[in-house]
Amino acid sequence: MNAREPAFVPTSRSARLRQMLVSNELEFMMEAHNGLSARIVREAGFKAIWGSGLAISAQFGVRDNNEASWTQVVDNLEFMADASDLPILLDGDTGYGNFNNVRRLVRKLEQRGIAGVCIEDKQFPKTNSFINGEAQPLADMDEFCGKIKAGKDSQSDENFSIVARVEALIAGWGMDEALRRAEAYRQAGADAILIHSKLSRPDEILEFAREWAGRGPLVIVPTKYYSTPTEVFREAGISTVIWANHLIRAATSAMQAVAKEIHSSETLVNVEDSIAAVNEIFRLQDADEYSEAEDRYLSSASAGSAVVLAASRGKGLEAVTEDRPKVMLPIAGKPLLRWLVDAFKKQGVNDITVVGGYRADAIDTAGIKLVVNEQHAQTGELASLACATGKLSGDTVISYGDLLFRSYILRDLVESEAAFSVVVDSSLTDAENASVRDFAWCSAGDDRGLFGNKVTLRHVSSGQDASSAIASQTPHGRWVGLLNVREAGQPRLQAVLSQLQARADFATLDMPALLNALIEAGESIEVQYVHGHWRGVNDLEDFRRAGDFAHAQAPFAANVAATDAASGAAQ
Ligand code: SPV
Ligand code: MG
Repeated sequence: MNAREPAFVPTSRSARLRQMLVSNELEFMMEAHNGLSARIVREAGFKAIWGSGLAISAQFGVRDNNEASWTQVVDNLEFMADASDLPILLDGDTGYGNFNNVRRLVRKLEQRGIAGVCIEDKQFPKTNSFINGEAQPLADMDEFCGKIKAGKDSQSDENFSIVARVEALIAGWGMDEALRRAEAYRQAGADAILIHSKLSRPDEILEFAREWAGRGPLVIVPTKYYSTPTEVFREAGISTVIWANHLIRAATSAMQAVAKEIHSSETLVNVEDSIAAVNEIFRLQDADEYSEAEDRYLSSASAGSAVVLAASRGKGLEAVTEDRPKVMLPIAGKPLLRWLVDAFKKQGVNDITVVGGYRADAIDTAGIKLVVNEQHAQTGELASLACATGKLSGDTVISYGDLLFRSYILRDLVESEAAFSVVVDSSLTDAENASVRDFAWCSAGDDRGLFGNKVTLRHVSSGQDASSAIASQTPHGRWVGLLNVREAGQPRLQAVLSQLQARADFATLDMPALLNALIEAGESIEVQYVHGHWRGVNDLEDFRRAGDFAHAQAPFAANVAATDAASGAAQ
């Protein structure tokens, strides 16, 4: 274990940049040119960003000649500062004008959270140092000192850094001039000197460093003398190395290769595996944080999720479910599941998870998330629900997949404030047929005169309890297969579900078993009575009738068209 105290890391960006400049360690800055690259630099482990003038202008598709206005550069920096909490040292070219422009620049950079600016002693508009450098006029030394002083005098954060860049070696004015200017800029208040060279060997930089003899932090940009071992810079006492343009160049060659490949092959298959996945882009954009915030702040988003149980082939429907599960049976021109999904979406319930099983491959996944109960042949509804436990958070409607209903039924259900609420149809009380489950016994019958009275669920007939004592009494109706769980009820639902999961017969349990277990655990399940206005599809007869019911729910125009089509088909 390293016994050394961890180095103190100041919290403000400007203080961190300043510490890098003055520290005795060799530090590194990586170029970024937009928000995405700024984030990538941070993730790679760098401590600071070089806001390269070359790279920022290149990503705009313009030249490194101050063609982008300084405010466009500053707007771009704001995206970078938002995307990454690293200190950013802006390559501020010549300061975009005279001393007065530098003053305004410094104030604006501070306001946008930029830690420092580097200004170079050339004339506005500048040209990149690697384009005909000798021909470029240098700034008057005293005038440039005035810019540095003006910048330092206008900063309000004492840690904001101004780095003075000496272009004398680039312009061919010689070592003495370079040293003379560096000393003048240091005395004018520069926090560091950037000494630039376009030679392929580090000789003049190393000579400069020797002569400079540690009078202040030295920053270098080894783009041209890139083959120099980094250790050489360390030994020369350099403060900071800037890797000045390598991300824009990496992006450029990757984009060129991919564009060329897609254009010539007219397909995406050759590139898919060698480029970042779309999910990686989402991750870099911090899309998860958005989803969490949506849950927290967007009432309609937190209102809506649904889990639809759609794993079964359908007893009594074998003749029509050879190649698809029950939920994909066409009802009045569209699959049963689509009716249900459309009904949910209409109520603002957009996050819909469907648990498939039998022929899950045939489920139309448009607008839904599909999870599959691989054990569907040997298990029941609760095992399917358990496949979606990750989705049981926030307000959630749990629904059978084979339902059609009038829209008010779902609207009233999702508006219920109760932790748990169910819909019970009071028109169905004939429990004679013991094979039919889902009959409901409640705290009171559906007294329509007392509309609005709170009624709670006492029991629902389940495959597990044919002999239950309550079953001898006439039920109050039939549970239609809709359960609304409010966010507050979710932990309790999860707890009861995990207790049931521990049972040996869990694989056989149905949804009524869950409702009954909730009731036994002391939960109150509110009943919303309806009188008809829904259909379940449990056999061929239901399937046939469902079409008529669905037609009656369709919008008038669609209804007319569908009726026409049906009568046409009959002829
Ligand atoms: C930049 O990155 O824009 C620089 C460094 O100023 S250089 O391109 O080497 O001049
Ligand atoms: Mg530049």
